[in-house]
Amino acid sequence: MKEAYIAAKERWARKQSGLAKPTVRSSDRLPPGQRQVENFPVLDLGVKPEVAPDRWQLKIGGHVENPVTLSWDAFLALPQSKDVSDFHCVTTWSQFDMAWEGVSFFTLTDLVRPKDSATHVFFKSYDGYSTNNPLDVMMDDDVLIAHSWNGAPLPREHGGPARVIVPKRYAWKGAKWIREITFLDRDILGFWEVRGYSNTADPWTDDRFS
Ligand SMILES: Nc1nc2c(c(=O)[nH]1)N[C@H]1C(S)=C(S)[C@@H](COP(=O)(O)O)O[C@H]1N2
Ligand SMILES: [Mo]
Repeated sequence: MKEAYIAAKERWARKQSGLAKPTVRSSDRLPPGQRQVENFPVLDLGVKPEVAPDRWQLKIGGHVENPVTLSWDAFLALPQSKDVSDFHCVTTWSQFDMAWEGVSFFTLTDLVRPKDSATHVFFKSYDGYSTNNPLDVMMDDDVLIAHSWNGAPLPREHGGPARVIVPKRYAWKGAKWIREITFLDRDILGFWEVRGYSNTADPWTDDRFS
């Protein structure tokens, strides 16, 4: 875990500095059972919460040295990152080359400093949704809290003001309308994970249901 984390952070640092070579993408980018789409479907629980920036807060706490509650301005004042990644939804659509901009998960962990006891991360959203990931899945160079998509503010239906993007997992592992990020010393299942979706959610192994 430590070595993988250091390697990921080095890749991330190269991206941040602008020195990373553009990612060479394999021609074989479609995970098993997926089809490529050009549109961006909307999936939610039937509510698209309207969160005005002056009311928006992101609370980050749990097993960390420095818990914080970020206002919208404080969130935007953090170092910003851009990245391009593919997006895989468990309902079998994938969209390639999604351009995200926001705050890298590494930037947030540098700020809150997870304790050694932190092994998992739990996410809560303004619509009541939740999801969970192991900390080592989050500690990757392509994971970010995005406020922009393809050069424009993230539309509300896609999770604006800000959503979590975890490209190497099915999209339900990325919480839209993110409100709270909690570092834990154990795993707690999220909304879909308690309803039979896979807890690991790896698109490359067709890992959809538990
Ligand atoms: N807050 C919240 N986040 C969520 C969801 C949701 O219902 N509420 N749905 C998840 C699911 S199942 C998917 S596939 C993606 C869909 O993102 P999109 O609507 O931007 O395509 O968001 C994920 N994050
Ligand atoms: Mo989904």
